[in-house]
Amino acid sequence: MKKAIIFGITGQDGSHLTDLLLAKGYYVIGVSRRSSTDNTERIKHVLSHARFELVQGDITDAHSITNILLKYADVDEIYNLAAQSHVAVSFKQPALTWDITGKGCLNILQSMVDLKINARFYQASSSEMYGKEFDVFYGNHTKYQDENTKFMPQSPYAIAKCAAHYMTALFRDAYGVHASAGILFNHEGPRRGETFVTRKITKWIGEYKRWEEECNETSEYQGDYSPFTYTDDYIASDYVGTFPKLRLGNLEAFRDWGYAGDYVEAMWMMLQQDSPQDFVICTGETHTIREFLDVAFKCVGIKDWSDLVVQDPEFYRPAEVDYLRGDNSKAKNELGWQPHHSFEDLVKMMVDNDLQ
Ligand code: NDP
Ligand code: GDR
Repeated sequence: MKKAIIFGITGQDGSHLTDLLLAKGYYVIGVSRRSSTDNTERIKHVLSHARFELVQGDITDAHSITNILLKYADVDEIYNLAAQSHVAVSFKQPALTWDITGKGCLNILQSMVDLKINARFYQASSSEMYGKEFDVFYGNHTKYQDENTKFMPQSPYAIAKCAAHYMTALFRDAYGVHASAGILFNHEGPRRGETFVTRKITKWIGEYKRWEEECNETSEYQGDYSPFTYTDDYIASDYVGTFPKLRLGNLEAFRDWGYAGDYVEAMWMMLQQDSPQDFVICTGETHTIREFLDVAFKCVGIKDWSDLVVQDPEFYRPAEVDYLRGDNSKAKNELGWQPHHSFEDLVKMMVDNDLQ
């Protein structure tokens, strides 16, 4: 039976990858960091699976990685999905982001080499590494990013991801580790964290529609509705009737959005290759946040959302990545991978989930 260790097990991708590997007959060891509250919501359904084990560890602590690798020295595949993965947060907590998202990857790779762990390694690299695109600034919006596009990172997160990406390549070349990095473009779904823009939108729509239903059902309903956790990142301002409006930042950025369930398949496929390599994983289509809003609101019959959304400069980032659109030819040709969900499918899936 093949054995895999997943760092970042409690995240969106960790949970989808666990489902995939269990379905393929793997024994999965998930590493989660200690938390004072339960952080296993996304993996609740596998916690009692006979081929699943949850262990505690933190990738900023090399000792904890060493302990885990010593215990499971016969592991076949190691996936590093752990990160402080929020770009806006990385401007506020840059050093923490560096320690987790950048140095954490080094901690795992160095432990593998020191302990002579002969496993295949996957690093979760990101399209954020491309950052600023000169061609795009000059109005060339047809350009795609691929494995050869230069990185011009625009955030502490992206810089940390670049370091981890280059570290992965170095350990491959210098020590012969079977290490591959997937340069994944944005991928979403019902399990997406609630502070990323797609889920923030669909969650708001779900809450809004529930509030509307309650208003219709109970004519005397006063609508004293406060469904949201008021944090820096997830705040609703002003009121639609008595319901808070959705507050967002820059709506003009383009993103190449796919479905997370499709993307974890690509991670696994990369580690099945004889020789390790890096691959871009994306759909090849790009849309603005504004277009996402159009499609999401249309799913609940709302054509004009302008009165429901507030654009707040406070949510603009100190530096923005304006345009992402990937070229997945290499993954298609060499891995046989392709996305199975369209943009419209994805948005509908997320809205339907949040309506429930
Ligand atoms: P999430 O933010 O949902 O998950 C991140 C995971 O990392 C969580 O399990 C989190 O644990 C864990 N983690 C954070 N810090 C540590 C630490 N110090 N030690 C151990 N674990 C830690 O991210 P996604 O699932 O969306 O993404 C997975 C990976 O892919 C990330 O590395 C992300 O940067 C990268 N990526 C994601 C893309 C996307 O569109 N989703 C695109 C490209 C790359 P906890 O639950 O305790 O916070
Ligand atoms: P991103 O995803 O930064 O691309 O990183 P996010 O959903 O956070 O932002 C996408 C775009 O939406 C704009 N935006 C907002 N973003 C958030 N979070 N909240 C808002 O209110 C808001 N309003 C507008 C942003 O400015 C941006 O242009 C994700 C993460 O999963 C990374 O870990 C991953 O590496 C990349 O995708 C690929």
